[in-house]
Amino acid sequence: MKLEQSFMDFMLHHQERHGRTYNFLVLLEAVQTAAKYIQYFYQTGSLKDIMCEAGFTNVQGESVMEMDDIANAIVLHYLRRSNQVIHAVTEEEADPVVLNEEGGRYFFYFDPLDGSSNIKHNLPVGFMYAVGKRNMDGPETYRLRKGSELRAAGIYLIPNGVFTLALADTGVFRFHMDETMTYVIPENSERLIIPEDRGEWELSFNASNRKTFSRKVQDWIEENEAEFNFRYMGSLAGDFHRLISNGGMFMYPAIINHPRPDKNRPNGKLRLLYEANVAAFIAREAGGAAIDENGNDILDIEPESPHQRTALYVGSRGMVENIGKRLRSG
Ligand code: AHM
Ligand code: MG
Repeated sequence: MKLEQSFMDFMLHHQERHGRTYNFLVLLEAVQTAAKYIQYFYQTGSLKDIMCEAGFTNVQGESVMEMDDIANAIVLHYLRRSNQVIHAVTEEEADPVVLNEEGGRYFFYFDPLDGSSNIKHNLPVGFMYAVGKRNMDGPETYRLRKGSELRAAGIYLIPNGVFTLALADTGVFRFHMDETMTYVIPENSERLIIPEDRGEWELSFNASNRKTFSRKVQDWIEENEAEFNFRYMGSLAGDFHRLISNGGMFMYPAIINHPRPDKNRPNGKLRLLYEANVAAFIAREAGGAAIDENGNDILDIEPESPHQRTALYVGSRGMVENIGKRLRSG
């Protein structure tokens, strides 16, 4: 009889090997329970008629889907019950949600269902999150953590049942949901490393925005595109998931040349704390890299507000460094 190693068993041994507390396990157990409920609602959502718009907009003025709202409520519920989280920043709420200021150890940043345009088609979306830790030695500042200070980041790909977790200074691991809805790690699976070999490199961006990018980025695309396969499913979680295995780059550049100036996004579209940082942290632990429109490391950006945006270029280190040189050039 073959018994797989469960995610919690993997984590328990990881914590013990590194002499760490079990608090982090309690947090991840809550996160995993939330992910399973999101998975369940998503898979059965069409039958429940919940894969539609909720009828209101979020703090960023974007139309909220009913599933976004459900997933957000599920995650906040289990985070609160865990007692481990001081406050959580979610895409769906204007301010950080205070959960356990007294006893919590972690800060949690999440997008409950990234890739909302995929929802009504039942296509892949992601529950993306990052975990920071409170200052255990000195006074707590309650500031938002920058990416380089994160302890973990993960993406649950829904409804595919694949979970990618990056642990600080440890690596990236992938778990798959089995028949009992338990996340397990396949035997002999190793740390994930984003390939540097150009063989299957992919380039992922919204091609309809192409002419709105800076001249530097447009020129770079023209000079380099023949080397890539284009792939874009409109969900960072899904597009980045492919890159971790195939290599290449996902990008959401600044939009500065839109024919309708009100549609320009000089700071890009993606949110730093719960989208860009999640991908950037996973990329770093998998040997890759992530930069912003100025060619600076995403993980070095000091956050100023919960929902701040950034342009993002993330993937194989060589590729990201290549476009980085161009972005930094005069
Ligand atoms: P969301 O959080 O509202 O779902 O938006 C974030 C998503 C990313 O997952 C995806 O990469 C991007 O926005 C798609 O944007 P666009 O439709 O402009 O291509
Ligand atoms: Mg999102």
